[in-house]
Amino acid sequence: MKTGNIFQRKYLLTAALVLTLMLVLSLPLILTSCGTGGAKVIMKNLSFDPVEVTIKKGETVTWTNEDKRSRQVMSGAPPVMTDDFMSPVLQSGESWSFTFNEPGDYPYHDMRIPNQLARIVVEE
Ligand SMILES: [Cu+2]
Repeated sequence: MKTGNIFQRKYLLTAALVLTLMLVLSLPLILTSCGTGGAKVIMKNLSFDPVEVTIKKGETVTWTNEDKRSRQVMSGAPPVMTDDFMSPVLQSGESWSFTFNEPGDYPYHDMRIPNQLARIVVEE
């Protein structure tokens, strides 16, 4: 009974140590993964602001709908749609993010508003 307790305490101590170590080691990874560049696009007055955004490969763009009506982002410039990315329908106040892992030129539009074109440029 007593040896069992000692074993348990040692085990718990080791587990706590391992968990702490894992947390400390992964901290820089967590910090860098959410701290690097990227861009924000505000959807307001039925348009995109800014209309053109340049980021680096691997960075994330976050769209936020500040219009009263719902909005929906989709890659491509009508009538040519592409399947690179498409947000869900974003209600007023909602945000959506997409990470661009391939360099390139990404025109996009709003599915619900005609003639609202914008562009993401992803550099190497
Ligand atoms: Cu569309």
